[in-house]
Amino acid sequence: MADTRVTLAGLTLDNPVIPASGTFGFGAEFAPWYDLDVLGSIALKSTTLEPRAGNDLPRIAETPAGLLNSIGLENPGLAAVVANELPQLATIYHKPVIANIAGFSVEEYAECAAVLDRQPQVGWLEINISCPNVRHGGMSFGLDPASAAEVTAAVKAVTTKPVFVKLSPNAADIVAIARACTEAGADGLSLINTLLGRRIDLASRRPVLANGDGGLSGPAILPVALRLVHQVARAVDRPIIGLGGVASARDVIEMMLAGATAVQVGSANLVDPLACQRIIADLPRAMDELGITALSDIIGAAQP
Ligand code: RRO
Repeated sequence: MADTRVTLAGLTLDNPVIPASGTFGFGAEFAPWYDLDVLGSIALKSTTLEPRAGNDLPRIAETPAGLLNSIGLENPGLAAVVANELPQLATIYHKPVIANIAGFSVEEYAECAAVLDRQPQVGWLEINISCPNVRHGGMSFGLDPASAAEVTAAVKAVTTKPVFVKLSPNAADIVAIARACTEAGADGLSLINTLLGRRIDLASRRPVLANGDGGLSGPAILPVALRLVHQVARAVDRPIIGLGGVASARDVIEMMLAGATAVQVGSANLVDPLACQRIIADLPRAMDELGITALSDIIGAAQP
């Protein structure tokens, strides 16, 4: 019997498959499609202190084997997440979730973290210092080791829950950022967020996205994610949530071999709302084919 359980910073998941932040909302849109309790956990949409309408349209563009987004941190804001989204989620999902936090100042991250820390269903905090689609804040904290450390320390000071910091592939040296976060107290790291990209409309000669640039995700970025998870796993002694282009059970296994303890699935949810359910159902057969009895045995097994 294939054992798909993994333990992530002290909490055990039935399986390592987690819908990625921003591709699953707060769960409600997916509940009519399948029983969400099959999921290892759910990473919620990034939450900011104030509600945000997001960027102008168009803010999605298709690319070969990928997707470019410039959503701009659309979310209902911290108070509405606590008052509406989390109570609704508790009726459709019955395991600990990952609350993802974004902000425009260190204080905003800490304020959100202090409130989400008190929510019983929140098992982990994921600090998003890698959103590529806002002018200030967001990714700017994830490109500089000192800023990344400052946000991490401020969040750690107000929570007892495990803190994962979500890293940007757009940083010049992601290992330096990872080290700075762990030295500041991060319990784990999530990587990667989207890669900056752009498309141009041939007729108008203008960018396809209203915001100009966007974040590239989808199968096109899986090899980039695998490389960076591999690098960070070698450098840092903390659990890693690997993400970026994962769309199958075999991709999950590949990400774990590179060093991930758990794996998030992002764009695949937008292509097929049943993607996570399918991947979880496929895992035992993929494990059998590869002679894997316990997924936890293969974490980092491709490291030298
Ligand atoms: O909302 C977004 O535009 C967004 C976010 Br917060 C993020 O972390 N990554 C991304 O590709 N888009």
